[in-house]
Amino acid sequence: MGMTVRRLTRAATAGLVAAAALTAAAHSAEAADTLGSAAAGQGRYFGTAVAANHLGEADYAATLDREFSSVTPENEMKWDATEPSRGTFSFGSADRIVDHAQSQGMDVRGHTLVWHSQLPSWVGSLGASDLRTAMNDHINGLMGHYKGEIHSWDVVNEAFQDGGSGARRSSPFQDKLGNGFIEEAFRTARAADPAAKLCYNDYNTDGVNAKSNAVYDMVKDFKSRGVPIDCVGFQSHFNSNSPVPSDYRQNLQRFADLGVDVQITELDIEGSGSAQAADYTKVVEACLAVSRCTGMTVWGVTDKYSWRSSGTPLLFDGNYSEKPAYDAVLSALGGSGDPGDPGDPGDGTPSCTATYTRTADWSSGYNGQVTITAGGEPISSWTATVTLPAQQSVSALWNGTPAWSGNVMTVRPSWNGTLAAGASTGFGFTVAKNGSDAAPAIGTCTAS
Ligand code: 9MR
Repeated sequence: MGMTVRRLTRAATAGLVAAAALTAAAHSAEAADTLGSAAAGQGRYFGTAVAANHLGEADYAATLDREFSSVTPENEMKWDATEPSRGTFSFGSADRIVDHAQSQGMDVRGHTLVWHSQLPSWVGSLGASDLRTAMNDHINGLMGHYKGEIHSWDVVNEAFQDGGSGARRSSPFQDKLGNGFIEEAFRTARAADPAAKLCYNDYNTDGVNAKSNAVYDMVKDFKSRGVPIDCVGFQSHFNSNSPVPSDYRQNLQRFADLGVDVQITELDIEGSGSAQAADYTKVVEACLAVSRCTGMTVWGVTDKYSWRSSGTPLLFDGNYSEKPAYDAVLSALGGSGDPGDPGDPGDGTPSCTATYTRTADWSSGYNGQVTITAGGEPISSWTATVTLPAQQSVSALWNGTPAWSGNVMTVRPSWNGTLAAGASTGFGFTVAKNGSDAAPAIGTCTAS
């Protein structure tokens, strides 16, 4: 009587989940030729952030279902999505992701309960005692709805400041409740779903530095006083300004030595080709070297939907082709590519990927750049197609030779199309919008 229809439905699904998980395990014993199965062979999960609004895209769902063993809703479980006004919970988008994951036997990471960002304004306007109640109600609301269905929850996210101060970040929670809000959130969370692992999650804490030292001190203090905490998430958003730290493994290990699991929670590394592949290898090897590193999650399936798409930071390009970084991760996990997969090293098949970025924009026009990256074999030439919205016209093209058919521009190298395995080149063009600001569609890259 006390249960809502939704709770009954969620509970009834649990039997199906167990059956699907068994199927997934049986499959993984056959061939470690996907990220999820290779990671399972190492006793780890391999997950991705997922957005509910892409689940209907066939290639997106097919790639997700084939490769990954865990999902994290990218935005759908955040406070603004789940409790937009006080006491009114909305779980539609998050439920779609959880249902999809369960139908595929995947684990779900919950992200995130208490965070200063994507916080509806009503929360910030509460007084201290009301805010404490609202925080606990929010934790109970989410964790109750998904009780028994979430592998790990990011209970508190990004509570520390950047830089060398080691201080807590200003937020409604910090400013009104003080340091104790973190501890209180974890205690409430433990009671709400005792089966879920409770994580603290942050960025720029991936190496040993002032910020990670401050988190370390907090976790140590929690463990010594019996405050419930099971895991620390290292977001691992890397690029040239924030490269993979040389003491990454050492940092993961020192947290593990405190008696918590460590997880790589939002991995993405801007770049391309063999340099990006080498960075991904470092991250996977670091996790595998730490026995309490229980799994890793990349922050999206495809470059085209990444929160920093122009940096092409993920393992699949905009056409869902496996990038050199994919091959590197699979091989670091001890898996091996299907020799039939284009782009896998050693298959003898020339392949390439094409990714698009708008590099400049003004009212009447824009510049586009297409980056061509060779797959696991050297190539001698490539072709990429760019389909422009009907009104638009190309007024200049550089570093490539176009052939036109209607509004489809097929581009070849201007002179020498040779690329080493994993290496990149690109061409650029200027477009007159003629009233349409839409992006061109980039077709599959072909290599010879
Ligand atoms: O990828 C998320 C993006 O779609 C949102 O617009 C953004 C809003 O803050 O949050 C992104 O995810 C963040 C994650 O929730 C917490 N760590 C940093 C992530 C990247 O900004």
